[in-house]
Amino acid sequence: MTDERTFIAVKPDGVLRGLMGEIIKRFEQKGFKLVAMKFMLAPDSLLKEHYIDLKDKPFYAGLCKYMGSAPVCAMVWEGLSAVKTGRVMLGETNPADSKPGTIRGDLCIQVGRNIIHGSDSVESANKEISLWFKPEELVSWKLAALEHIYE
Ligand code: D4T
Repeated sequence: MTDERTFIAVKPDGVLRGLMGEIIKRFEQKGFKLVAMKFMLAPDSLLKEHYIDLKDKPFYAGLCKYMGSAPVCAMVWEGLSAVKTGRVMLGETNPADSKPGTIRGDLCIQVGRNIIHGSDSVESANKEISLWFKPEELVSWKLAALEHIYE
């Protein structure tokens, strides 16, 4: 199962702080394969749908507004346990609880500015990937180092 996919997005705060390269670097150096990437101003309808499970939370409206206030870098990364390992690489939702070495633990401070999103299950990854990308935007290619990443 080296073809599990997760949806990762650098949020506006990460983009505005110039952290896209650092975040992409971590996933690339880990050994995951980039399958799709889109730099965009996300429309409100897309953000509302993306965060639909949080619609009753007091921070939902502000979260959607913030996510649309500047560009995001939406990506699909593939590899063994990409969803679970991706979440470990991100750290906890609240950066204050994130360990050093994780993206949030190293690079941000507050939950409302936690710089990155990552799918929390394979089911939500599939939902999010089809929400943000058309099937033809998912690129099929062979990572040359594959045989050195997996035994
Ligand atoms: P995302 O989806 O951004 O990867 O975050 P998580 O999956 O780790 O956490 P979540 O769905 O509970 O929160 C989504 C998003 O809302 C912001 N947020 C969260 C916020 O602004 N205030 C809050 O109190 C919480 C809990 C941060 C992440």
